[in-house]
Amino acid sequence: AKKKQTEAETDHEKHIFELLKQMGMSEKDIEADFVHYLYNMLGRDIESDAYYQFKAMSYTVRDRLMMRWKDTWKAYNGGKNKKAYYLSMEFLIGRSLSNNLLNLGIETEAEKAMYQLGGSLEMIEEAEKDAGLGNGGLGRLAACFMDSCATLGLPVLGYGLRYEYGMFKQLIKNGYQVEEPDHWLGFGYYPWEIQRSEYTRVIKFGGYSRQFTDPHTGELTIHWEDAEEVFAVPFDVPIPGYKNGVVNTLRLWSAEATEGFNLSEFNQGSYFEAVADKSDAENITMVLYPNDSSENGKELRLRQQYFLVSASLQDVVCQWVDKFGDDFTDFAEYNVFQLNDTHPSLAVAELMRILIDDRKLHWDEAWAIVSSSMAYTNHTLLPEALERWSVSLFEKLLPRVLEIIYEINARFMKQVAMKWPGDLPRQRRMSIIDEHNHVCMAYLAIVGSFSINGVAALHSQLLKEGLFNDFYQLWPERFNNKTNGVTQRRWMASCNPGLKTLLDEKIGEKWVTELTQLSKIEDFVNDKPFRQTWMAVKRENKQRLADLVEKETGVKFDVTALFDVQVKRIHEYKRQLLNVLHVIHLYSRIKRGDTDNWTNRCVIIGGKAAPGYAMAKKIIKLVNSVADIVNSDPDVGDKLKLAFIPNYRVSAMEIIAPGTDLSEQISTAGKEASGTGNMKFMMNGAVTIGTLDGANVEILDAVGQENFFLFGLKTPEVAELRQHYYPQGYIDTDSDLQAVFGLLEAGHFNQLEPGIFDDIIQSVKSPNDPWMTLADFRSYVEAQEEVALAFQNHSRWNTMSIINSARSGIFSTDRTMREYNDDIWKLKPVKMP
Ligand code: B1H
Repeated sequence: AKKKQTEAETDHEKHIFELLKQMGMSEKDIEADFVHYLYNMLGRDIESDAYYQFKAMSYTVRDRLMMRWKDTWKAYNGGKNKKAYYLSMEFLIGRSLSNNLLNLGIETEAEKAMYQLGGSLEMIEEAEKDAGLGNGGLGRLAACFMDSCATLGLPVLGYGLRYEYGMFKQLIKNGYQVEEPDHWLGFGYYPWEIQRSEYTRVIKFGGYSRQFTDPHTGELTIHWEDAEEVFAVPFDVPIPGYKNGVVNTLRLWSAEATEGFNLSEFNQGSYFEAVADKSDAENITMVLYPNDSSENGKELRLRQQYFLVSASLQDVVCQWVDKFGDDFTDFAEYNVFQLNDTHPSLAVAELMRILIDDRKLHWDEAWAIVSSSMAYTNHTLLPEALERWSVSLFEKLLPRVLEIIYEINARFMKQVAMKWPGDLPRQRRMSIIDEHNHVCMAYLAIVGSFSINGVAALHSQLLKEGLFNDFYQLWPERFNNKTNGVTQRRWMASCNPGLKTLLDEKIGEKWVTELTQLSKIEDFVNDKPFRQTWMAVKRENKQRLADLVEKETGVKFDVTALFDVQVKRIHEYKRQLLNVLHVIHLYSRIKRGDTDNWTNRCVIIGGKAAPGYAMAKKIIKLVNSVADIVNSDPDVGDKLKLAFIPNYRVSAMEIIAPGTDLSEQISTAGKEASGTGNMKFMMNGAVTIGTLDGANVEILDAVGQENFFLFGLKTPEVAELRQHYYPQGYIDTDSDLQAVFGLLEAGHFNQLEPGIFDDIIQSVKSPNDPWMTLADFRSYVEAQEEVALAFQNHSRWNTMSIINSARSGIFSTDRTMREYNDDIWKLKPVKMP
């Protein structure tokens, strides 16, 4: 009877699916649905705010993803298929409308539909708020990975947090950064998401763990008691592949209070307080921590991490148990977890807890499963970014998880002692619990993972030689490299329509899913019409960027000038200061009349500073102060402009990258793990000025010295110089540097606020400056002089621009994801009809 019933359901389902599949893709269908949503569901009309029109269009588009989404889910879950889970505290999605239209192949239809209605698709696309659920490169990488996995048909699920407030909005007031909360959800929901309360999970915090011995069997069980409980409610976001019928899932967890949340308060009769304190639970997913590359060790952050990990692992394990019961023998053959940095590294201990406490596996069985299903990606070598949580905080918040970490460490320490008998310093160095009683999350991740990777060739090498050398000696086979990438769908096809048209015409459309096809444009490097169009496209994009700059800052750019751009988080190691010193140097040259053979230059700097990072905020103020002086000096005119673009974010980069001539990638060698902005610029035909750091090394390899402006110390030279760094020496022997400091120290840029830059000046002049900015000044200035000369030769620059784009094929995340899959995940791609 049961079988009959399911068959009957299937028949009904078939009927329903037939109905749903009639959803048309034509301009008329889109028009009708758009009007339906705008008028009937949202109760607005065509005159209403563009934001409502955006909502109506996104519902229209989401409808067209729905069946494909269900079909993809079925293809992954029918039969036994291996799946990967990308666990990440950040997914920096940005906008989705234009991307989803592109991947569905209905951009033209949507454009025409809007035209018919007297509106404009572009206008409503711009009304979409960025989903800024990430800080910078690490979060954007996760979003690019999701796009590529869907396009490759890989069964990969993203797991993240649905922050109510994403990355803060940056305002500039009197040159200073001011943060404003980013209530990106507006009043209501994200139009792309589907709430799935039926898959709500319960997450525990606090309490204590107690052992029970069964009086009959003698079996030992462990209970986590008196814990606070919080609901994790999933919201699914569809991730369409490029014209392949695949729609993958990004599942974001939102915290909600349970009735049992403040049990102790209820028991004490404090009804009011208990209800009011619901917000404690709901605070967990209230706001994204705005630190890039530094740790702050706050309790709420640890709660967020455990919340993500526990909800996601329970989700996966419950789905497994639903299908296969409590037989976990081949769990690791069908499930693999990729940890996006150490932020979700509690997964190692939490999966142990679930398997042992909830599913009653023995330690060794559980460990075999955990240590063959976890893989860890490291994104930074900066010591201040390495997460360490105090044991006392763990005791309070996650007592049972701490016990498990202790046990993992005890067993691991035995292994170390076997490998290196008597080597006590090494045992101390490698312990997951350090000498200050902190849990080192990177070591937990390494010990629990079968694969450990860095994000660019140089970075992965440095991990093996330095930070993780002890572990590399123990398990060399676990270490590998996976050079980052970016998705060309968003970062070329969608954001640079002029370039797309030219490429499609010359080499066909294959590059959209196979970026190495770009090498074919090198055949046209001497083709006159092609070269002219290439330049015209760049010119148009520069105009778009100039308009943005003028709108945001009031500064007018001349589009024939060199557009020199550095946009990324503000951090000392990224050396925005070096860039500013160069701008001051150019200004000083203009003021002293040293302008023979001058190249006009427009410098753009943009990026957010972590709200607690005083030096980074000061750097923003310096940029704005220098900009004020430079831009208003009649002697300077069009020779030099400087603009700080406020509120740098994904949607701003979509205008910035296509309009850039020169990409600034000038971090101290050995400090930038990879960088991904460098790749976006390169694809869009910008030339790089950069140090041998992160993925710059591979960019240089691809384009050759003649198409890259290389400068600065190399990683080993940085390390060597550290021993005897003496910055005053560079000033004493370099009159340009003297001129720059002359202006800075005279307060030339801060006449109304004397002394405000003293700390910046001091930091670069200090022998302890970890970023050794002054050591690279001369070499940077010389490289910039070559840039200026090269740009005067329009034809030479155009060739460099074409070659940079032509050779950017390896920097697609399609390549990156293939490598993760071939070496780590080993998933079978699906093909949808
Ligand atoms: C990167 C981070 C990061 N590395 C801590 N590390 C964070 C660290 O919220 N936190 O506490 C947030 C982010 N982000 C970046 O990852 C690297 O600096 C880039 O070089 C790299 O390209 C990017 C993606 O791999």
